[in-house]
Amino acid sequence: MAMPFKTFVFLDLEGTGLMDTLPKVTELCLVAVHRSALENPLRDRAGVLLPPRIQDKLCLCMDPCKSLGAHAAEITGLSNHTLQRNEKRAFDASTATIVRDFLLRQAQPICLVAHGGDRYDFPLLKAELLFQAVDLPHSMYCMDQWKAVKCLDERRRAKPRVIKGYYTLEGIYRRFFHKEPEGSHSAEGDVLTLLMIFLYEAKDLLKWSRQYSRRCQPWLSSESALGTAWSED
Ligand code: DCM
Ligand code: MG
Ligand code: MG
Repeated sequence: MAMPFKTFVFLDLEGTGLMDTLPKVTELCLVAVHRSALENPLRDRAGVLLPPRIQDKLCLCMDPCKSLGAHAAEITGLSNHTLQRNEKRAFDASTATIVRDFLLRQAQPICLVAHGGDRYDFPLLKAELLFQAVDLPHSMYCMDQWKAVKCLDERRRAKPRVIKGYYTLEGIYRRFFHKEPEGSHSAEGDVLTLLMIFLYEAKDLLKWSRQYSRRCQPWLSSESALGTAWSED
């Protein structure tokens, strides 16, 4: 990436299940933060990191038009019944347009950031947008923050960590901030956790993004929308 990204859009999707169940989205949260806010993070008097004051945020709940798996319903607190009772619309054409226009109103170029995004959030967002024949901005890139944090960690220590849960979103947050993340498995809660982790490692993650982020465009035009599009390279 020749030019540094101007905006980082933190993304989390909740869905009806894991990737092998061909999930549909139940909740989406996008939080756009300018790189200047990541380079100059706010801190309180005690020096504790604060979320950026300036953020653009898009949070939407939707009717997945598909049964939620029992575990997905349990962890997210969403159900087909409550989404329908709240008369949520599906991930329809207008939803796709809202997502695209939200991205287009940010300073370009953009890097999308998600924890485990290469396996879940990016291909799932891609699939939902493609159902509506909507494309993402051509210049957009994406980075899997799970991979990035793991990679930085491996560079700093000789042996990679193999403790269960060490690189989960919650595990990383606990390690950095010595407290539990709030609102786990709500899209907005997970995005805030993701954003705070980025802020904590901002210097190195900004550098990583420039080196290792990938163009979104190939996965948008790839034959495989779900699951198999990504390999652990
Ligand atoms: N998910 C699941 N089972 C798990 C973990 C996740 O079905 N053990 C699905 C439902 C969640 C989605 O993945 O809505 C995204 O996960 P997360 O809340 O970690 O972002
Ligand atoms: Mg997630
Ligand atoms: Mg989540």
